[in-house]
Amino acid sequence: MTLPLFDCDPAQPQRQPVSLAPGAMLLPGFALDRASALLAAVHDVTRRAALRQMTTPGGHQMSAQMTNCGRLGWVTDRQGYRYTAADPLTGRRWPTMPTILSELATSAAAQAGYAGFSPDVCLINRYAPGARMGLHQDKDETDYAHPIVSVSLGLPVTFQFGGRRRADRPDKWRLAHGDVVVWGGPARLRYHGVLALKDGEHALTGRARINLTLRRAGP
Ligand code: MD6
Ligand code: FE
Repeated sequence: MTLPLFDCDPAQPQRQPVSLAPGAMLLPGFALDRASALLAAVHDVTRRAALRQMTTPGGHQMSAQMTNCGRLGWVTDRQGYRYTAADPLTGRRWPTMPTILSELATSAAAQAGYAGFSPDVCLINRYAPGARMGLHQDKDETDYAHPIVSVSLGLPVTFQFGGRRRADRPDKWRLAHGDVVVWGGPARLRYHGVLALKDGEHALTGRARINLTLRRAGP
């Protein structure tokens, strides 16, 4: 009997890259073999820069908890969205980005066709059941030529991937533990978000989903 080469083993979910749109690629399970080490690195960061619910410029509290590591960190408060060199909670610089995070980002970006990507920010989002992220564009970075690498860990979620206008109807994709999405180029300014997290239990994260977005925010 000839064994099929790709994605026909029900015990081994499909691992071939999936194009979400020109410039945007889902790499199923790309981070699976490093998931525990990635979560340990995240834990290290959150001990020094606590997860917190930030406030939007409009005065709403975000439902996901966030923190950062790297040379810069993304924050929001009544003054607006921006990148800062220091954590507003402590006044200290954000924790250094663990090598395992930057290396994963560089290799995933290269796999998706973006060679030489070197992130200076990792935004960490933690979703408890019910937490969500409304449709938005990532546009606080100085140079949109750089892609963004997004890593999903823990409970699965429904990801919405829209167009260049908020009104463009988004496609829905399921993002599971270990999945990585890379987008840039013509997809860089597409609207996207995640639906409310469904309750569940994951062996590595408990009742939570962790999302890491690795970006190049500064020059
Ligand atoms: C999330 N992700 O997956 C939210 N942004 O929880 C994002 O907002 C995101 O996945 C830019 C690029 C990739 C992303
Ligand atoms: Fe985003």
